[in-house]
Amino acid sequence: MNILTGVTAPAPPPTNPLLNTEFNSLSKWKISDTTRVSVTNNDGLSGNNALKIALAGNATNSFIFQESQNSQNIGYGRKFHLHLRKGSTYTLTFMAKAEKPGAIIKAKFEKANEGDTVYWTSEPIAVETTKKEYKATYTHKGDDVQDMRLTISFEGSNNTVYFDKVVLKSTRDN
Ligand SMILES: [Ca+2]
Repeated sequence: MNILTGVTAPAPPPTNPLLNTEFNSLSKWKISDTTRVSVTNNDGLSGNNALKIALAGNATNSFIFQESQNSQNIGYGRKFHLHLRKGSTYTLTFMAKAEKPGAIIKAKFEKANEGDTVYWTSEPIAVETTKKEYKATYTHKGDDVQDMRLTISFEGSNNTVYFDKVVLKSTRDN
């Protein structure tokens, strides 16, 4: 914003719009399947707790998502907390590990409540068996969109994935 002095106000520092990012509970996250997705402790990722995804069987898929809509109270009043803004780059980081090789994580931006309108799907991220931080980025070139959900899917066969410390940051090109 240009103010009368001609000095451009600095952009606000990027903040993480996601809630309960350390998975101390399942609060704020919607999950596909409570028999597969749970909170665990002493997993060695970040803090005391992490998300545990049990991928029993072949080519199993579970997912979690977080969204906000104007009609949804997410704990501190009505607030849109996932937008895609034209020209912004979104950087998603998280920590993960898997019991054995072969598990894949994908991140998506989808329109909330529609799900089938997908704006972005990350490259498949192969999860290693030791604790590691992973990153995926997306630059939104289309018009601004509101009411988005961030969906993270976990795919694998007879495996267990641990997931934690998820951070979403946005930066603008201009
Ligand atoms: Ca944690």
